[in-house]
This record gives sequence, structure tokens and C-alpha cells, in this order.
Amino acid sequence: MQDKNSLDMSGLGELLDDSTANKITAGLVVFFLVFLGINTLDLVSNNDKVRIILDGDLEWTISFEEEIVTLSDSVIIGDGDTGIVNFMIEESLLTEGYYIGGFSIQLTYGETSGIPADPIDSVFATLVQNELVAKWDDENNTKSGSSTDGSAIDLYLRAYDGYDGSDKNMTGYNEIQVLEPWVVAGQGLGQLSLEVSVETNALPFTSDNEEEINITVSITTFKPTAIN
Ligand SMILES: [Ca+2]
Repeated sequence: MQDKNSLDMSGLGELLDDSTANKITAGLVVFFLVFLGINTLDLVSNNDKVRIILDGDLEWTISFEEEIVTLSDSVIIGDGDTGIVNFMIEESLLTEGYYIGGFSIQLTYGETSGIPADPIDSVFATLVQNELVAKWDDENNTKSGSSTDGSAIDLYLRAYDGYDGSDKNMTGYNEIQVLEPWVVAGQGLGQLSLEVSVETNALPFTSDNEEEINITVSITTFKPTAIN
């Protein structure tokens, strides 16, 4: 009677000894080499893309759509007096998706005494630094000005860090990341406060003791868009 185990063993031994086993092994090795090769090629061809994604250096252009929101007021200030004119800058002034870039403030006046040949008065204006969220120390600011000839006084206050309206080149992973510096909420909000003084100039024996000042605040608002 033949041993069943020895039969199986001989069969296994045959398989192992046989070149078939070597062929299978060689086949597997070739398969893995090809597999590895394909993946290596794939990695090499994708290397640039992979590197760009990992380094986050996709190039983006941020452009800005602007909307100007205008507020105005007028104030009558006596000779030698200083008045305060306030403008509340609230989120409700803004179109959804817009941020405040900065404030251009213009003060204008004429001679309102009604006295013929009454010389024009002098006006002085200063932006009062307060809790309003702005770049108070920005080099582009003009926080005070004066006029002695009736010409307009132009002031400027930057609200948003780095915003000047021109396109910006950014690098980053995606749109959300590159837009991040341009969607900071709360910039420019608060009370915009102006100190305005008047010194009248009058003809002898006439009374010119006040002047009316018109103030226009143009708020530059912007909506950023990223394109790559
Ligand atoms: Ca005058």
C-alpha cells in the first residue's frame, strides 16, 4: 500500500524541482520589475506637478473689483473753533463679499458770509486716531491738511494692509489659501472722526465769524478674485 503523504510530498518535490517553479518565480520578478518601472516612470512624469502641489507654488493673480461708497456731511464752525465730525463706518455700508481698502476724505468750502469781497477763510482738518481699524501709520496716509485759499483739502487713510487696488501675484496651493490675506473681516470698521478748525478772514468793520465746511468720505471697497 502506498503512503498518501509520500505521494503528496513527491508531487510537491516535483513542483519545486521542476523548472516550472523557477519560471513562476522569474515571472513574478519580471512582473514586479515592470510594475515598479511603470510607477517610477509615472512618478517622474508627475514629479513637477507633485512638487508644485507639495511646495504650494502655483502662481495666482489676485484682482480686485472696486465699489466706492460715499458718505457726506457739512458742518458750520465758528471763527477760532474746532468741530468734530464723525462718520460711522459699519458693515451694512458694504456689498456682500467686499472689504474696505481705504478712505479718501475731501473737505471743501467757499465764502458764505455774503459780504462782498470778503476774503476766504482758513480751514484745518485732522483725522483723529481712534479705535477705527485702519493702518494708522501707513506711509500713504495723509492724516491732516489745511487750506487758506478755498481749495479742497484731501486726506487719506489706508484701512486694509497692502491694498492699493493693483493686481497681486501670489503663490499657493489653492484659491482659498491665496485669497486668505484679502478676506480679513473688520478692516476699516469703526468711527471715522475728523477735527475741523476755522480761522476766518474778514474785511475791517465786517463780521465774518463762521464758515460752512462740506465733507465727503469716499470709501474704497474691494472684492478679491484669484485666477491661476
Ligand atoms: Ca471770510
